[in-house]
Amino acid sequence: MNSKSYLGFDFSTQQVKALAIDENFQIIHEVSVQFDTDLPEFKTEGGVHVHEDKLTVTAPTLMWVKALDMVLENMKKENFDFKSVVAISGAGQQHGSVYWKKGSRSSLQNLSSEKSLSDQLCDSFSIHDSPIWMDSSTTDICREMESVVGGPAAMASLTGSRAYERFTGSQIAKIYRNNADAYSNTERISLVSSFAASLLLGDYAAIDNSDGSGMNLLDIRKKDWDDKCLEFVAPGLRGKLGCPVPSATVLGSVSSYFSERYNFNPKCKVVAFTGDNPASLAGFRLRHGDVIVSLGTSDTFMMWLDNPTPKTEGHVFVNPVDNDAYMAMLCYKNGSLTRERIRDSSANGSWEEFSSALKSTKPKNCGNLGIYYDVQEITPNAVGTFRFDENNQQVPEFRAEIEVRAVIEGQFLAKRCHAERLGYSLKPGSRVLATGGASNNEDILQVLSDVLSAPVYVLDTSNSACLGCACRAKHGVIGGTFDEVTRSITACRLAATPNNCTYDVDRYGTLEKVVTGCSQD
Ligand code: ADP
Ligand code: XUL
Repeated sequence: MNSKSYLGFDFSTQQVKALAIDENFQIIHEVSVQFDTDLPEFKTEGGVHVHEDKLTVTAPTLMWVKALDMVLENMKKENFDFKSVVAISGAGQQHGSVYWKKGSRSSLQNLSSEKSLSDQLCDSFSIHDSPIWMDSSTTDICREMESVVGGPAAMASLTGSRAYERFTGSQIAKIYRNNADAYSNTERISLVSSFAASLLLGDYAAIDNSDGSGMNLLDIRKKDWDDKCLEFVAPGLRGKLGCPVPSATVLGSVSSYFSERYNFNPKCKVVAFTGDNPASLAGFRLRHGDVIVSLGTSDTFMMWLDNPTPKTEGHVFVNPVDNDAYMAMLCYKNGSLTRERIRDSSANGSWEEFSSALKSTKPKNCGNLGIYYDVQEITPNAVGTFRFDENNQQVPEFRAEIEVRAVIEGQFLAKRCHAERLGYSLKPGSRVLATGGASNNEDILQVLSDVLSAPVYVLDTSNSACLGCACRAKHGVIGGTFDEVTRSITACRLAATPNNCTYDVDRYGTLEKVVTGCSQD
């Protein structure tokens, strides 16, 4: 058998997916297991348990182990050629944490290929319910943690983000404070990504620098844990986390469990797993100067950074494909649902009419500018609808077609404004890579191109994190730059080129400040 393949996993919030590519980056196999429907015994909704206080959100750790068993069994049933896999990598939902009980390393190292992983690891966790990114129960700990390092700006400058509830540091601190016995009975703490890698490696896998940047514990410049943060969170934490490694690190070969049970080549390598957002960046083959705009239920904006200037909004992570570079990520809760609301109120519920309105109005909307936060926004922390006329006077409403352009221009100006604060600047050849539901709308993409002054390309990327990890697996074993290794991937499609219109980003920033000061509840 001469064919070679590379396997990428994604342990995301609602499912575990796996995707294999051949040497030419063609997808040859895809499989997924949904937590709610395929593993109903764990009684999750959307892959999670929301606790009574509504703030605590966890997922059963063993469910993830069982999902891996199931994914591999399904691949076996479908006659996937495990022997062809040269290397594996993967992604996990960011920030979630796994607590391995004392003695579990030895369980991982001595798995019997006669039994499932879940049968053998069911007693391996000192905490059975892993805190995940949707948890928002640690606000007080976050504020304490920031004050220990000199405030939110100092925390952002050190770790890439101010302290966030979902970030792992405050979650570990909560476990230590509420359940000191379980903490002291913990041999190792993994992220979801490094936990999944540990299963495949048959040993504790290192946390990679990129996903490690989502913990408020890593000094993103030194690429080592920060002692002040560690000491604040819990005693003995450095030993429980292990040393962080560059994301392209080959951690070792797949455990004999997998070669014996599934016929993997015993030499098949495991490359460090990373976070799902960094993995998507790899899947898009984002280059220096490019940005990714994902227009889904919520909008995200990711970009490549060489010299990070972390702020108290947005996140800076170590770059997953170049350990000397960085990436920035901004999240917006008011994405497609807000666009849909305006479509319904101002375009008769029709995307065609919405598009006609965009076509019938001019870039910059004759000076009319709108900011629409239907729900409490993350960046910035505000809620309400705000409309300004060309004299920056607030007005109660806009004409329907002005309203349509205002919501789209407002959302894209926000992204540009916040990205520039994080160090984004347009370079010759910069591309905007658009994805998500609204990237089907070429008129929306035209506005995106005009506001960001760059050509917009679209990609079919329903599985960008998995694809990114299959590519990272190949990069890990081949070496060189990620760009060189993945150069032959089919290019994306050009969807819009910018008209020459200069938007006043500073004006947007000033009006956003006005809005933040008077946010309506
Ligand atoms: P998710 O983030 O949940 O994966 P998607 O990326 O699939 O979501 O995006 C879903 C959204 O795409 C829908 O809420 C809808 O508003 C939006 N959408 C779909 N088609 C269009 C269109 N032609 N124009 C604008 N938005 C669209
Ligand atoms: C990123 C974040 C989520 C998770 C789950 O900061 O919290 O996007 O990675 O996808």
